[in-house]
Amino acid sequence: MANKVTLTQFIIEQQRGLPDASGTFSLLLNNIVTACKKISHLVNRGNLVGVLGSAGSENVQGEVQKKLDIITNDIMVDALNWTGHLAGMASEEVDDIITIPEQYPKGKYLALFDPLDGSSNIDVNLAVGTIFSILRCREGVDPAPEDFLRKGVEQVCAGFVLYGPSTMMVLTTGHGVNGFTLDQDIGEFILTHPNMKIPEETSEFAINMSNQRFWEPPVQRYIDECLQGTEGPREKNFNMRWIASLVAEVYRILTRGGVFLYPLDLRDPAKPGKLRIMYEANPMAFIIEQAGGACSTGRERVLDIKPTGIHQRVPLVLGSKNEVERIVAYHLEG
Ligand code: AFP
Repeated sequence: MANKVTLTQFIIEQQRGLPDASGTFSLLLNNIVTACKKISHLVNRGNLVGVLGSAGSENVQGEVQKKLDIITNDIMVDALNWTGHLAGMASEEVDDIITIPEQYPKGKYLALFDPLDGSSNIDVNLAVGTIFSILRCREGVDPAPEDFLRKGVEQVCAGFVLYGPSTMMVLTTGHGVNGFTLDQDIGEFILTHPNMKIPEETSEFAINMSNQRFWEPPVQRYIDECLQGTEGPREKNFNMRWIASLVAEVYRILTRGGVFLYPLDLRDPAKPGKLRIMYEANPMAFIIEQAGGACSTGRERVLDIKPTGIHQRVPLVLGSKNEVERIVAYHLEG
């Protein structure tokens, strides 16, 4: 395996570049990686081990939970709660913050995650993923919800694992974005996509067109202009993709550009968007910006938002910088 950099080597070498690093963060990251390898194995086995289908329950979002939603959540919690690196956790699948059991030491980080994003795809064998975000926490305390409700700019790390034809991990600690492919033969993630950068221009958009009647005028205008192609004001044709799995959309955008929109939806004022800020929008925004892209609600930079709730939803527009800036300009024009 000459000159193939493993994720473990990459993390340790990055740690060396941080003079005050204690190594705690590197160990935490390795525990997350181990959990994602277990999830990858289960997702790949599917009905061979009876993990597909509905769990017959709903999560705090009122969404029907798949068996794998619950199983993957338990894998993440069980992989992290004993490590002594965390003061607490938050998950899409759990209503309240997840405290560290008394028998384990508490650490200085908070982990927030969507253990199986895109899970409505799992029963039809389409791409799903795990998204995670790491924040620092006050030490030696039982964290309150307020400790979690921090702006996305305060994240120390964000990443996701895409369980697709390959299992890919994408990671940022604020020093660029790197992609790793899981080598199933040796069970190690290998650095295959160093220093990922998003093209500033694109001719590809991702949006769920079935919601069109609920969009605000700026989004209607943007999509309509794309659909007019070379005869319209954009004077070029656009392609469309919709995978219904944020991790897959973001990975595609990181590799070939594009713009993803899950915009403000006029159906339900209580749900201004579908994506959750703490464990979907913020980690993806950190990654996208570190790769040279942009991430907005349409009206403000996602990473600057002060969250008001762990499961708060936000409108999301992310990807190639010039397209995101155009969409924001349309919103500001009203
Ligand atoms: P699920 O995890 O419930 O499948 O939702 C996935 C997701 O949050 C995000 O990954 C997709 O981009 C988006 O929802 C798809 O939403 P629609 O199903 O409304 O198209």
